Parts: sequence; structure tokens; C-alpha cells
Amino acid sequence: MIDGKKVLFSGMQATGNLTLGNYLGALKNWLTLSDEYECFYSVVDMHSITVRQDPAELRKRARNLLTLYIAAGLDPKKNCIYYQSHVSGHAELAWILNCFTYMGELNRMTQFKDKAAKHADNINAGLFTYPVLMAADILLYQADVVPVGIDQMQHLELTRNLAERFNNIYGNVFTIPEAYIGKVGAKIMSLQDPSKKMSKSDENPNGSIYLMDDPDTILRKCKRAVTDSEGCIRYCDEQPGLKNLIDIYSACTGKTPQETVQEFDGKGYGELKPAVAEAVIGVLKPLQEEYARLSKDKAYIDSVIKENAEKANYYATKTLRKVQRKVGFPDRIR
Ligand code: ATP
Ligand code: LTN
Repeated sequence: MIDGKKVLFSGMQATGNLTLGNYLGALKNWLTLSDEYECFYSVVDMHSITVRQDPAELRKRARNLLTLYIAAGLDPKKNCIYYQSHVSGHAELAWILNCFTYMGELNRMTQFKDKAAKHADNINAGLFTYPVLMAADILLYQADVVPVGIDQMQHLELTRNLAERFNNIYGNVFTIPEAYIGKVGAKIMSLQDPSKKMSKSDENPNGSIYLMDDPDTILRKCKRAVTDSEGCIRYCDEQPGLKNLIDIYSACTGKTPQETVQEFDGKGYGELKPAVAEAVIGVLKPLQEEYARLSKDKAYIDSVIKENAEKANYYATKTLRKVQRKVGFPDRIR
């Protein structure tokens, strides 16, 4: 609890360009939760280097992502928007938690298996212990709730297990966090292969709608989206491409999938696809405009970075000192 409010933590990696999946699965929920909770939204740049990055590019992307958080509507006076690498407590707590995590637990993580297969030439220890750093992110702020897409559930389960394990040994140190998964948009699939999630690291750019795509590109990608030959609009697992389009439309318009099916009853994919594009453009256009405006205001963004890093450090240090004391590290002499 901070000032009588429950705590929320979430983060995104500064790798690749954000997709509509990131927005609908994560960012959009952040906005709706931000009044109710004391929120920490991190640009998790330390996670990004688990795969090889170009340094200048990473720095640029990290700043763009931080700017995008604000452009999406998160007020940095109310929400702590900061770079993970500016708070050394993340790495320090991750080390301690590493010593409470079993190899077997990490071996089971599907994201590790996927990324290891994708980057077979660089299966580093950081990639393996990535979920422990994520647990440290969350536990450092004593978060009650963590809004993420479904793909992160396994990491969140591990975080809860680590927190419980630690608490069982040392008493009530960590808050046990809950995942928050939105009702619609929790898993947006690739427009080109609806069996895969829409991902910013997908090599095929037609599978993803990027948050910075212009209206023509969005329309083209929606029209080209892989569907089926059934032709009728239903919401079912047998028509995964169509189901995905209905999910996107519903998430962008605030309707339920059932309402969307009713709206398009008797119509064909030829009508649905441009309508999806229009709904997406309606969501992304204001975001893009605000992003363009904020990007030019260097002094403002710099001030956000500085002030929020101080705030994050304050809360992180509080938890870290407590944990260090529990495991038996000597007190600091002042
Ligand atoms: P990468 O492809 O580089 O692994 P990613 O697109 O999966 O990246 P992350 O930075 O790992 O993006 O995720 C940021 C947030 O977006 C997480 O909360 C994740 O659950 C959510 N998310 C990512 N992809 C989707 C998707 N297709 N649908 C819904 N939510 C998603
Ligand atoms: N692992 C997440 C990003 C992430 C995160 C976090 C999300 C890192 N630390 C803490 C929520 C809370 C991902 O790959 N999407």
C-alpha cells in the first residue's frame, strides 16, 4: 500500500516497434487501472539485453517507449514512469531471488524455450534468469496487481511462488501479486498466422499492426488478414483469423465480441475488414498525434525521467533494505 492505495506494476521491453497486441493486451488496461492504483510503469531495458541489441538503437527505443506511455494517456505526475536501468534495486533483488529459484522452475518457462530456439547462437544466462528479474521488478514495489497479456501468466505464477517461498522462510516480506488480464484483447494474434501471437519481433511486418502505422498501411494489413473460406461471421475457435479480427474490433470499440457478431450479422468479411481498420485508426490516430507532440519536448521528457527515477528508487530501496536485512547482509553504517 502506498498512501492508502494498492500498488500496480507493469513493464514493456524496448525491443522492436510496439504492436496493437501490446496496446490492447497491456497499455490499454494500464490506462483504465491508473486511477485506482498507485502505479509503476517501467521501460524494462535490462530485460532487453537478454537478446543482442545495438546500443544507440536501444537507447532510442527506450526513450520512444517511455514517451509512448505518456502519449497513451498515463500522467507521469500520478504514475511512476521510469527506466528499469535507473533503479539498481532491480538487479540487486534479482540476485537475491536467483538464490531462491530452482533450475527446474526456469527450465519450464515457455518464453525461454521460444527465445532460446529463436536465438540459438546466444542462449545466455540472462535469458534463462529473465523471469527472476521480472519477479524482482514486481516484488520490489510490493505490487498487488500486474496487468499483462496472457503470455506472461507463467512468469507471474513463478513470481508468486518465489514471494511465497521467501515469506515462508523470513516472515511477511513480499506482497503476493495477482495478474490482471483484460477481458478483450488479452491475446491478439498475427494477422498472417492466427495460431501465433502478434509480436513486435515477428519478421513478417504484415502480421502486426504497429502503433505508428499510417491509415493506409493499417487498411492494407486488415484487408490482407488471413481468414477462411466459410464466409459467415461467427465467433469461434474454428475460424481463428476471423475471431482475431472480431477481438480487435471489439477491443477498439469497447463492444463485446457478441455485439460485434450481431452488428455484422449477414455481412461478409469484405465489410468487416475495413471496419476493423477504421476502428484501429480511430484508436491509434490520437495516440500518434500526442506522441509526435511530446517527442519534440525534450526538456519535459527529461524532467519526467529524472523525477520518476527518484521516486522509483525511493520505494525500491525501502523493500531492498528489508530483504537484505532478512537474508543476513550486514547493516550499513551511517
Ligand atoms: P517480443 O516479440 O519482443 O517478445 P512482445 O510483443 O511479446 O515482444 P513484450 O514487451 O514482451 O512484447 O510485452 C509487453 C506487453 O504486451 C506484455 O504485457 C504482453 O503480455 C503484452 N502482449 C504482447 N503481445 C501481445 C499480444 N499479441 N496480445 C496481447 N498482449 C500482448
Ligand atoms: N516479461 C514481460 C515484460 C516485463 C514485465 C515485468 C511485465 C518485464 N518485467 C514486470 C510485467 C511486470 C514481457 O516480456 N512482456
